[in-house]
Amino acid sequence: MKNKAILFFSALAMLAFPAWAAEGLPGVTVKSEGARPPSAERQAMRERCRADPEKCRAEMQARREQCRADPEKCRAERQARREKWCAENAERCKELRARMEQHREQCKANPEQCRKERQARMAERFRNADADGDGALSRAEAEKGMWWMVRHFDTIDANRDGQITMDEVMAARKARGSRKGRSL
Ligand SMILES: [Ca+2]
Ligand SMILES: [Ca+2]
Repeated sequence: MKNKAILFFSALAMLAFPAWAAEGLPGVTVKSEGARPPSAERQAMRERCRADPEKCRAEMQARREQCRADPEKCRAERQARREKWCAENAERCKELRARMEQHREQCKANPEQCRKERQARMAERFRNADADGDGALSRAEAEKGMWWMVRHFDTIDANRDGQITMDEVMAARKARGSRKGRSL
């Protein structure tokens, strides 16, 4: 049950967080003819990253910087990739969109429950990223396990000790949420 929930929310996150959706959804076998399936691209990328993680990290960093410099272009590219994926995986796309819509409705009806679920997912990712288990993330741990937070690292690290704790993450989320009406 718990695993199912995690899978479900991972899939939701892929659609909800464009950065994660950039490479398509995981665990999907595409049976389209002609065009190279995104899963093959992902597999190739995974192998490249395993062979040379440093280079991979540098490439990802460069891509993130490009996106920061031209977010509109990045957004358009992500949108195009999503649409391509949806065209190739119509059934699954429809299913995920319906689930997302359902989840959105549930969150509208019970925002507190959704907030708790988001917090629990964040705490779990944090634990997984905390490689040495000291309850805080160094910059290197964050780069590996919660890379989308790295660009906010200095903001989150309120006491400037070079480590981010879950309390600091939650405080930063709260501050950002109240500024922009959304979380990190
Ligand atoms: Ca740590
Ligand atoms: Ca800190």
